[in-house]
Amino acid sequence: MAETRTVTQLFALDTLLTEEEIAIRDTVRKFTAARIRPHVAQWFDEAQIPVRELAKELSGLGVLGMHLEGYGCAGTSATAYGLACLELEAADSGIRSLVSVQGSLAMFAIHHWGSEEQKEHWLPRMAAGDAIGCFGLTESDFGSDPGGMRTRAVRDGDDWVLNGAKMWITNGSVADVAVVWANTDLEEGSRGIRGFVVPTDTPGFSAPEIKNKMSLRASVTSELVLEDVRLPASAMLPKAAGLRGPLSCLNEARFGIIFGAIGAARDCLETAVDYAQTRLVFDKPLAAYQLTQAKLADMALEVGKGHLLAYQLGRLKDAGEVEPAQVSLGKLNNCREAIKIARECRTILGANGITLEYPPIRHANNLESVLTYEGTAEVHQLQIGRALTGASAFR
Ligand code: TGC
Ligand code: FAD
Repeated sequence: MAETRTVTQLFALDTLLTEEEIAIRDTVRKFTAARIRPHVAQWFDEAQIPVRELAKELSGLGVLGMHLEGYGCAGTSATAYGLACLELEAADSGIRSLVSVQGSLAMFAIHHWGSEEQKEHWLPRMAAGDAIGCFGLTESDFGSDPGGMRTRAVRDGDDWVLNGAKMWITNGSVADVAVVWANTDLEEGSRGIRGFVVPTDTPGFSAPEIKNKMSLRASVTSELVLEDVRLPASAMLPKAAGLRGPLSCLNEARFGIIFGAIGAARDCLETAVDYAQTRLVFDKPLAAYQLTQAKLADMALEVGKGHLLAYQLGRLKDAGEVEPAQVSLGKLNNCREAIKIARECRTILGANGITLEYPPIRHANNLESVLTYEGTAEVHQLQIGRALTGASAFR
């Protein structure tokens, strides 16, 4: 048998990273091998995940709000953060989701748009994993088009009073703090949207968990219900006005997903290569058949190209130059390729591929959510279409 190569080696991917980035990546990989991989199939099976315990451990690893500066955050490069997401999602998309929502959505919203008081109150506790955050933008009738949201914030004296409901909110029922987006002036349309930092023990706030998911089962997903939730004026994020506020946070989380999705794909491919080498069909290893090798080669190309795209976007982001349409290129490509790869790897595993003993079907099911959240594939096609043609085809 000839010597073998991984995709990382074939594309010489590590030559594009610094020693520090490789060290961070390897640390996260070791953590997932010890703390996530042995348990994650069971968490997925039982749809139970020890979020609080994990948040403390992920904080110890330094990945909560990892790319933010100050307030107890590690302040790493965007590329290093991406690599951490890649390794976390190679274990399970639900774990990367936990980190994305905490750092890129809830913490980023407060860090970028919040008052000094809000930052000092929440960020160190969130970086330490002592406070869990969630991000409430989507509503049951307004997912791709959040500008139409119905959740209202009405001024009453010095207070704000929030009424409405958010849907599909990661970590909603385990959160200590919710960043909730609400419209303060329906006549202004989406320009009336503002963000509110809502402690989840505020009277009138509740977060029933959504059950029976077939995807992201190792992740908590909830509804947020706001019934006359009264907040002081200081709860509003002072610097965010209009849809630009929440959409700027989505850029951050989408960036992590570009890396994460390709991590899930890599894990599937590695599993399929290992399996094909030892599984005998018609008296020889499955890996020795041309049809299998064609599948593996095509997937290796996409996994390698997905890494190159992620690294390029990481470099652009580190230079402060990445544009939303470029983030859409990565989110669309890497999620779409990752789900195809997960399904193709499942075929190589035959019937064994339908069990949780092997990761491809778990990744494939998870990637259904990853393809949908943070902008569906179609939303990102339309973003790229708008960039190419100048014509907006959303409406
Ligand atoms: P549009 O007129 O295009 O823009 C309104 C204002 O926003 C600005 N903007 C952006 N700013 C920053 N980053 C971006 N990516 C931006 N895109 C647009 C824009 O410049 C404008 O600013 P201004 O100041 O001129 O008013 O808005 P639109 O209503 O036409 O909608 C555009 C559209 C469809 C692209 C947008 O609404 C969209 O991205 N929809 C998808 C919604 C989405 O991705 N939701 C995700 C919810 S969070 C989530 O899924 C978490 S899952 C996390 C996990 O578990 O990992
Ligand atoms: P819809 O917007 O109803 O879309 C349905 C279909 O229509 C899709 O195929 C879509 O691409 C297509 N479509 C929409 N508009 C157009 C158009 N103009 N042209 C052509 N086709 C179009 N949201 C949060 O705010 N916070 C969270 O933490 C969060 N976590 C999530 C966790 C999970 C597990 C999931 C599944 C979702 C989560 N979401 C969260 C919600 C997610 O962002 C939305 O589901 C997503 O934005 C899509 O919205 P929707 O489900 O309402 O689909």
